[in-house]
Amino acid sequence: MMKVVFDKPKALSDTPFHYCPGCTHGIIHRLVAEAMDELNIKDKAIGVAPVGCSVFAYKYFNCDMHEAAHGRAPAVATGIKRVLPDNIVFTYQGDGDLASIGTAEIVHAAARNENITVIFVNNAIYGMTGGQMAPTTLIGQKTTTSPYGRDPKMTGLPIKMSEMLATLDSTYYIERVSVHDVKHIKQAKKAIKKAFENQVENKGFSLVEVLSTCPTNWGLSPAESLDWVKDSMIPVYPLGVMKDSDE
Ligand SMILES: Cc1ncc(C[n+]2csc(CCOP(=O)(O)OP(=O)(O)O)c2C)c(N)n1
Ligand code: SF4
Repeated sequence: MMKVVFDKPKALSDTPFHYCPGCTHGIIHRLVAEAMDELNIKDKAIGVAPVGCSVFAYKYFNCDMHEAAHGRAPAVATGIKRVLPDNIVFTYQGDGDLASIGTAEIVHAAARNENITVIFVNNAIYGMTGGQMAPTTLIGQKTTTSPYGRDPKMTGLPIKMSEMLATLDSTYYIERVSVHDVKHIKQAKKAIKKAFENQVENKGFSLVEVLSTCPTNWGLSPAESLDWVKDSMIPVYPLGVMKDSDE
């Protein structure tokens, strides 16, 4: 008999991903699904999908899902969690959604220490709408709205959401990870699982920022994109635990 050595997590549906070649949204989906499988929470998990390329997350996760208007996922998740406290509620948001359109929602959900899990996918750009500059865009990075490179005199400096949210006394756990190679994917998995575990244990607001790629709008190949995360993004967005109230 053949032995299964690699399988799709139960928490992922059979719907094929629509993501571009080399986009790491797919890897991050898989890690979220593996964490749900391992914690056996799929049947009581409720995800909130954002706008942006991951808008179809509601098709991909095999758990109950809710769509939220632009940036409002943390507010929607707050409502769901308060009405259904025994369910495990998570948001999955891009940086345009979380760090720009929904800045207020994420800050106040964190300030209230809502017992939810936030997966924040930072690819330094608005992916879905054609590659506009995001608050997370690097200095000098070319985008459709900063064709000569982001100029901080005009547009300020990149917002480091994890560092900012970690300064709030209320937040429980904030970590930044990356999925540009196998070692880092494993670390990302650990962080995502912990962010769900914290909620199961009623510990409070947990956010994992995942550095992700957008080969299409960066104008790079999939392999070059992984190198760009390592060489250009990580120096600006250092990896690690920003806050862990367990420690
Ligand atoms: C208030 C408002 N702002 C912006 C948009 C357009 N919009 C929809 S999705 C999106 C991009 C979101 O990008 P991001 O959250 O970074 O996710 P990605 O596509 O990169 O994964 C934008 C700008 C909109 N429809 N309404
Ligand atoms: S546009 Fe960018 S973020 Fe969106 S699916 Fe393609 S590579 Fe991924």
